[in-house]
Amino acid sequence: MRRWDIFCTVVDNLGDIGTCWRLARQLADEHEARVRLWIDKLESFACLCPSVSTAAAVQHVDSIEIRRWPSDFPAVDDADADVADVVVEAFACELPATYVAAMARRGVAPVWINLEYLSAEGWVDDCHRLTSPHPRWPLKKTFFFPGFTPKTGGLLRERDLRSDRAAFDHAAQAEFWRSVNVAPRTDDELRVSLFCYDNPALPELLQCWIDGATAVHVLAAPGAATEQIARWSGIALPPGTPLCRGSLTVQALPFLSQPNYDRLLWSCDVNFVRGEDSFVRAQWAEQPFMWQIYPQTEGTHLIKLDAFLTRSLGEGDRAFNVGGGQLASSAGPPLEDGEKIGWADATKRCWHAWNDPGGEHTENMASAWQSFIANRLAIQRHGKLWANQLDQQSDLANNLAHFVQEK
Ligand code: TRH
Repeated sequence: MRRWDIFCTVVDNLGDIGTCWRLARQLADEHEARVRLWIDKLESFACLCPSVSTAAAVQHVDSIEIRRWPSDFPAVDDADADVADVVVEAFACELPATYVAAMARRGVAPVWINLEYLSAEGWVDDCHRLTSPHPRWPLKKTFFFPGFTPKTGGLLRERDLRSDRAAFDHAAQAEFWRSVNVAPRTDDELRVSLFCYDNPALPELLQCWIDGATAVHVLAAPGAATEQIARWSGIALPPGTPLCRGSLTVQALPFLSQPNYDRLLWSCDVNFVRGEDSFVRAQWAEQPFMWQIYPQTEGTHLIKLDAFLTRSLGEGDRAFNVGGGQLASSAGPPLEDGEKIGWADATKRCWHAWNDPGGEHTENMASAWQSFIANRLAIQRHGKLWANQLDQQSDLANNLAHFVQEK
């Protein structure tokens, strides 16, 4: 059984630990790996996994050994026993110097992997699996890039995910709503999950939902989404107590387990997701989704956003050959009154309105949303096709395990 050490620092938010936790479990469940997960902020991990003790230096959850990663990492005495066969530094975190020195002393050097952030940009194909020698020790690390093409490391996708999703029927959905204290759905409502960063476009969207003809039931994630709605409405939103205004009902959710968060995404008509891991889960959910990308300085994130739009909508347009599929990276010129746009363009415009409110070519949120929702069924059809296409590619844990085996 191969031993893996995964090192994770929590920068902010939950994506880093969310991804590492998912990867650790998948390696253990599907690739017979013995995994230690080193994490610097157990408090963040405990949000995601309440059974984690924030005090324990060593603990086991499921089959994973969780280690607190202290800032004063101790000397490693026995390199062969204490350094794993495979060392993953997640998202360019810096391994402890004493641990790296021990990696070099090991009888057989470990496979050292730098797991990078996800991006749909074209350069990822060329950089995946590039190596870099250590300046001091006889060690070499390999850059492993998750991504959307067979030339990348792929996406996290558990072996049973698609079959679990397919087996999630009406009865299972009703049971899920009961378990999270949310009323069963009605046929005439639009059910929306909302997981986002603070977003200047949100008040306009809320107003659009209030004024619209369709009942919209929003399930807001804890943190930024719920807090911004509470500030906007002037009313605290404890989980379970709905806020009703016009056609809009908002209900705050507690933090769900990762499997339950998947069920939420499977059960809603539209999912607002953010960051990296929920963004990937929304694609596996095959429901229309809105992505708020993690904001970076100088608008770098908007380039990444467009790279994904171009890659994913481009495939959809070719497959369906329906209108509105121009692949330009800008949102395009403003529409004339009454002009109809296709589903791909509607997606692009709405994602831009959500991610770049007030941008030079950005449409207002309310009208962008109306076009998006008018194209909902076509967007959903495309989402299924996109997920099926991604499903043909090997997943990230599998690619990592095979890479290690080759070594
Ligand atoms: O929390 P995030 O914004 O994380 C981000 C991104 O990873 C970003 O790339 C990184 O640079 C930044 O953190 C530091 O969004 P993300 O990636 O979707 O992670 C959220 C995790 O929380 C994901 O694993 C899903 C999980 N989740 C639940 O398990 N239950 C819930 O109820 C919710 C709302 C989320």
